[in-house]
Amino acid sequence: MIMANTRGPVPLPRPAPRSRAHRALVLGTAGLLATAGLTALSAPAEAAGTLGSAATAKGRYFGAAVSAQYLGESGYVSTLNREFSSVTPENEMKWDAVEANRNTFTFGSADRIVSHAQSRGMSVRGHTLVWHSQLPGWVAGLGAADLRSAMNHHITTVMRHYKGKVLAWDVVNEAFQDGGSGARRSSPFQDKLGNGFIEEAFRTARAADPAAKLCYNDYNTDGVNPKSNAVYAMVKDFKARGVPIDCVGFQSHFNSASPVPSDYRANLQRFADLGVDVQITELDIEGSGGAQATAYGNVVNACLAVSRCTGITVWGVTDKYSWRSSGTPLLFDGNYTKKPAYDAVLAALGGSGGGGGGTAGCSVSYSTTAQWNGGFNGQVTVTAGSAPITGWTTTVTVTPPQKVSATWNGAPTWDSGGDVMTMRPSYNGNLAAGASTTFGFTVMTSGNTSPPVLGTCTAS
Ligand code: 9MR
Repeated sequence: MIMANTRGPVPLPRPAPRSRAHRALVLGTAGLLATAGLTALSAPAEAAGTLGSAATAKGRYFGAAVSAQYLGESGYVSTLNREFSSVTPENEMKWDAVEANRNTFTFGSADRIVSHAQSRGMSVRGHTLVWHSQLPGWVAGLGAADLRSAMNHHITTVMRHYKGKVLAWDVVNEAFQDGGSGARRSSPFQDKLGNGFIEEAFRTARAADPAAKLCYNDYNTDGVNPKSNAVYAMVKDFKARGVPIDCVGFQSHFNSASPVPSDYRANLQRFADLGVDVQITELDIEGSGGAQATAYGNVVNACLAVSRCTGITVWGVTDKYSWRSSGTPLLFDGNYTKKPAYDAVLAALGGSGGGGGGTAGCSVSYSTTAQWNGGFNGQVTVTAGSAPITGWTTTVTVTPPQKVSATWNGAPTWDSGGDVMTMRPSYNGNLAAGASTTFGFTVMTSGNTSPPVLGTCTAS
């Protein structure tokens, strides 16, 4: 999108008699600069507070997946330390990282993350003990009896090493197939030990660290579907038979092919109703701008609506180190700048320093979407600030003899001269924090091709 202030000089103010136009220009300039990210002029006050502190106020943690290799990068560490109250080692606790060779345990990288977390008062999610992926070849080569003992030894050794330091463990990860079958996924554990391997892993884990919360973690289980139904049936069975399980993790990796399901909250709730906590464990949502922000806000609101949803972890600190970095799925960009998605999350958590939601505000930006001899189409993008809004108002001033001949996606009123159009929403007044909408119009130029001037955006 072309921002108005990048498309050339704004029209100069005319002398005194055109005071209304002058005012529009001055306000318009401020509004346009605000959209360029010049925060000094950004009208809505930047919400104070952090993700971690706002989540704490809601009785929850807000975490990030962390890689030990970036703990020496100052932007990474300062963002992590400022915003997050929980960490999950992204790869460092996986089987191939801690026991690449049988019975030789290497905890160095994971230890660095855990001690960093401890020194900052952050909790730790342990990820993960039994998973078909990132599994060293020697495990897959074992016969059933040996595999059983290697699995139990691995669980016991890793959990004892971190006893008292890990709040919740993903004991078993991704043990179910995608698709409609509801079947278990083929893996060395499944294929050689049968369905009972999950129960055995949980019983071993309980014995190794009785205080740790024990979770089952999976993806594509975020809505009600055959896969989540299969996990649900397993958890229900575990609870009925007294197999130790405390929590279910919903990875929540979303993109346009796999959007936030409409029954996300209902799905979290049905698991919670089985008597387990639920956690959003690997959240990322590909996209950008308002659509991404809205989706993030919806996820946070779903967790907050479920009392047993005890925390949210995003799968990384910055887009640049995300496993899906080209999809820019996280809350901070590659320069650790907060994205609209960040504002949406903070607003949904009620974080504004005052505990009552962010400042209702909005900003506007302009682009010309079509141009022809005698006219052009303009589009204004209205973006909510760090709190949701239910309405917005902005002005568009054209230069006589220009006339606006058509508008869409907005409800206009006019000044008597007909050159100042005040635009309000038609259907599109409700915006989540950080979310955007657009309206458009056609200008007949009558010889003057000056771009229109936007006023400031006022939110309600
Ligand atoms: O983000 C992790 C990436 O760095 C690893 O290369 C990958 C290897 O399998 O694992 C990624 O994390 C996965 C997590 O452990 C389990 N759920 C899916 C995650 C994304 O692939």
